[in-house]
Amino acid sequence: MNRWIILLVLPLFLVDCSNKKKGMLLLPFLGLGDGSTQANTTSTNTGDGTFTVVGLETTDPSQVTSPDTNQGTGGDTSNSDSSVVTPTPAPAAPTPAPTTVNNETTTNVVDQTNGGDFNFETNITVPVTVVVENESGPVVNAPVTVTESVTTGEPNVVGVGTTDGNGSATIPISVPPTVVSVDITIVGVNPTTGEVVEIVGSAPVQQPATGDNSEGTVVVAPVVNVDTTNFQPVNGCVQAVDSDCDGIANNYDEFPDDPSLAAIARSGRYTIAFEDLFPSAGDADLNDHSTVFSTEMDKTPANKVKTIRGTYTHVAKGAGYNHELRLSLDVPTNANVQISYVDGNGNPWNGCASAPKYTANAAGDCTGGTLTSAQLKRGVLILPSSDKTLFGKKNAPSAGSTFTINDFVRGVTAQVTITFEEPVDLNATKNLVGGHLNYFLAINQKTDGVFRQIFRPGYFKDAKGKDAFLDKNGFPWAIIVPGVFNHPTEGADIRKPSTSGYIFFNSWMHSNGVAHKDWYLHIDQIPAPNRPSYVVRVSDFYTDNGFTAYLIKAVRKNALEVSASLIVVGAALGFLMKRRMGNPKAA
Ligand SMILES: [Ca+2]
Ligand SMILES: [Ca+2]
Ligand SMILES: [Ca+2]
Repeated sequence: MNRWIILLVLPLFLVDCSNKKKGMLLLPFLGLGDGSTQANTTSTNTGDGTFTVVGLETTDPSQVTSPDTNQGTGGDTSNSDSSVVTPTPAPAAPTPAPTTVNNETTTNVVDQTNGGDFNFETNITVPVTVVVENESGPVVNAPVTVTESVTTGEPNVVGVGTTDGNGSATIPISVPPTVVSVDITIVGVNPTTGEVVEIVGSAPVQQPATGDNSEGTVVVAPVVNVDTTNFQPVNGCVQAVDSDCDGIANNYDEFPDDPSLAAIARSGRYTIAFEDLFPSAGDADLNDHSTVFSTEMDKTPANKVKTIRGTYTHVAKGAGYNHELRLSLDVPTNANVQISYVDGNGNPWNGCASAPKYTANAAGDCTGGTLTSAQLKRGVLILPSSDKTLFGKKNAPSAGSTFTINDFVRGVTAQVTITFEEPVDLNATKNLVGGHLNYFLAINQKTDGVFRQIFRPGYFKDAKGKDAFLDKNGFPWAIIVPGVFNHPTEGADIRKPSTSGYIFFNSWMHSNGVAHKDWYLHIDQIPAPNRPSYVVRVSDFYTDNGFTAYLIKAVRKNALEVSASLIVVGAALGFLMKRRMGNPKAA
């Protein structure tokens, strides 16, 4: 190894990234979206210069060998030991050439309105498509990573994928509405220098709306065409950059020694809030059952999910009914479920077993265990009966009454780990709306002898093809809000200007989510003298503790160590890659 110059280029890499991200923020507003909310409207943004090449290592040019002198017979690589890269003698002068890249990004406006029934999802959900070509045609098996850095200030992996036979990878993502563009990276090798390079850039996921709703943004699905020279994927196994040979370079692999796993998708914190009068419309105070939660998903290189971890804290029960929170998973495999509970002080809570249950024939309630596919679909119990989990309190005062941190009660926190026997594609069956799993409420009220269940919009349609969980006014019985939601005071209709603590909620609703996507950030801004607050300031009362903070930890915790361990990959690697270009194989 001492033949190769070892350069640690992490500082350079970070500088490049931060520069890139500054420029990126402007990108969406250079776009040309037509502002309609119809799907499949296309605009083209020739994003020349948006995508750049970052060298992850530098190779001493004198070590580079000529491709011509080491040409193997075609297709002979299948028997070679791909786990070992042997430096090859250098009989001829090299002709090192830089990796170059041009790109063109096309955007399609995406209908976020649930097929015409606006479903009150605050997150935006889009497919991100990346198409990579080099001088020989499509680049197959290139690992593509999509990240965003707005939510936590650090890159958070929101999707991974690998280019197919057409050089294309389409990666579905869901991000909070504060994210207007995502970062895309493609790691590969410059075959003439042996340098490991990363093609980095960004793509818009929102563009300014025009026309009637010009104050907001429309959601766009980007298609990024990357045209590159001297770039090919790290096919096979190059352990210097991909220790576990799973095709995901170490600096993006959160499980660098586990080929079955690639990334942890972290949701960040959200709140799910329910109305419970289904099938009647409620009072739209969205405080009948409210839970603050975060999830993590361990993903395979193919974007399948092996493990879901979640933490769920009950924070409101502005209702007379009692309810239990469950998670329905429509997957073709069994799963091991682990669940534990702590009370508001962080002490173990043992009240689950004795709490009444409102879902028949469920398995694993309170104890977990191995659940079958059918049992997972019926519903994993997250939080049992709500009269127990908030200790008889409601956290739902009426407007104008005094409610301080001393009045706030922190409910039970459930910690749940679900490990599938086989990794599952949550997008193949309908398990995600707005990027969130299918949580539902079962309540202690029966219709035709069966306890009623309340789902979020987007999952079920009625016989007429309308969303079954939007009331006659088109209002949902459940919403999920980024962060800690300050739910309305008891009986305060969030839609009515006279009783809403959210000045922009109506604008967001009536524009089908185009205007004021961040309505939930603007509380009590309706100017009127002596007007009481119409929200309960849970965000002021709710503090992290060890039990709820553990999923909010810094992302890419191993980024420093694995980046610092990246070493030069020599000219031999360049040869190896060149020879394999003709018959790429899945890593
Ligand atoms: Ca790897
Ligand atoms: Ca791995
Ligand atoms: Ca209520």
